[in-house]
Amino acid sequence: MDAENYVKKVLEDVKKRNPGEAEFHNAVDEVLHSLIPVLEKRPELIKASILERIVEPERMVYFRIPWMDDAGKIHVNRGYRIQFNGALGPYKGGIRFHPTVNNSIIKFLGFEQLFKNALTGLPMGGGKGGCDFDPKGKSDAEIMRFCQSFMAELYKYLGPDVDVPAGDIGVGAREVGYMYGMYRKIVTASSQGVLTGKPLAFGGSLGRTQATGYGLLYFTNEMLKDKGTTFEGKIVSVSGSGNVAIYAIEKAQQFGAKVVTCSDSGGYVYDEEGIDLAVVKQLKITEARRIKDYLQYRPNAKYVEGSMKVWEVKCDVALPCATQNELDLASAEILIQNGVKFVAEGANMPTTLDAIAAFQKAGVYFGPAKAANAGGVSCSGLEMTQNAMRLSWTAEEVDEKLQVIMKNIFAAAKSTAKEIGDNDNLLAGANIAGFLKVADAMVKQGVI
Ligand code: NDP
Ligand code: 2IT
Repeated sequence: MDAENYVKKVLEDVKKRNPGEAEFHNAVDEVLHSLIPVLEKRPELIKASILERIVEPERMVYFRIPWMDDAGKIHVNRGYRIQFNGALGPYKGGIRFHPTVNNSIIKFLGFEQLFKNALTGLPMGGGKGGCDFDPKGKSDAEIMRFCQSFMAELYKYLGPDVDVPAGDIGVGAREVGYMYGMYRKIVTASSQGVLTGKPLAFGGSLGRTQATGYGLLYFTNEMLKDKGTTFEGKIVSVSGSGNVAIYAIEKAQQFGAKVVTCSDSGGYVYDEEGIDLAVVKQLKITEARRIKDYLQYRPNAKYVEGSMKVWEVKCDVALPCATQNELDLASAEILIQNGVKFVAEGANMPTTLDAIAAFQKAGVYFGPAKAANAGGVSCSGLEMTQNAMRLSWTAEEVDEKLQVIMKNIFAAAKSTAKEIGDNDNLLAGANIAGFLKVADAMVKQGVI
């Protein structure tokens, strides 16, 4: 069978075997289509049924998480962990707490993670987890009890050499700390390397909090350099106001850009003079408030209801840092009309497939998530190394390593794009470079 028909057939099977899982279908579609040129050159991979094997997770569990709120009422949530592919090392990937979490979301995130982790060059397989729990409005005690109940089941599947979760939407150092506490109590061992993104006091790495946002900017900076320009004076539009968005804004400002937007699920703020990051940090990190309250501190800024409207703002560089499918075709068309030159994904799969196609057609330089946002998991990999060596690197040492990793990822995506004769197609470049690492490892490990 030729490569194109092979890809078509596997994709059809994925849709049949995973009905109703639109996010997973899209993630597989995006990767598989870009693999056609490499499968044409490497027919032995088709013979090895590599795609049928790579789209099937090694295993996935889901489980009940009962917990009691402060008023004594009992709630039940559903938790998930997917161990997508362990060919390159222990399963690695974050945990998401958000009411939208379901099979499809976990599978798409796990699938993306597998190629992202391969691109980092660190020995990590792909995994992901989460729960349909909504942390908004919960007390600290409720969060703690929830994390404890979550880990009371999840611990069975983890270990520093087995599966190593971290944070994602709704999960930061506080939640990882509570989960680690429960894990340590159950296994009666101080296996710090079982989770990353921990608080610094017990094995956390300096720089992990900032790593995804900073890494995104290191990657995007390479894209700008490739086109002979810099961030100095550029207008940047960021969506989201969580962990990734905040440190993306911070590094963009350090690079001399003017960031004019940020958002949450309610809407976006536009600050013509540049976002005041101290206000965003106070609202979002310290006080857990809504982004519209930004106007109380910066009355000249504007607030617009509707999170997806953020893309109506004119900018040179757009950095979606909130969630999946937050930048659709209509938004892409507005950005293109307004002269956007660079789009790089801080979130996982924020840009819909038709929006990506529109950017590529219009000559907008596009940085795909699995390359551009790999800074977080890279730093997690560095945290695992520090835990294994029982030492801590300085913030400067970690940042230096992060910069090297992000530059290497850009170089790998770019040179692979050139090899297939599609110079600026970093999406295909990243997909192929990540895929080949995993595929070669799988072939060498035999049919298992
Ligand atoms: P946070 O929980 O810190 O922040 C999430 C942000 O996205 C908030 O501003 C939130 O707004 C917004 N958001 C979430 N869901 C929606 C939605 N359905 N519609 C609109 N806005 C939404 O998460 P992170 O910053 O950690 O994660 C953001 C993205 O980056 C995710 O796609 C995640 O998978 C990805 N990522 C994260 C990494 C990490 O290390 N943390 C690493 C690599 C990628 P609100 O508060 O209103 O919900
Ligand atoms: O999507 C991601 O890469 C993350 N949420 C970070 C995963 C990790 O293990 O640090």
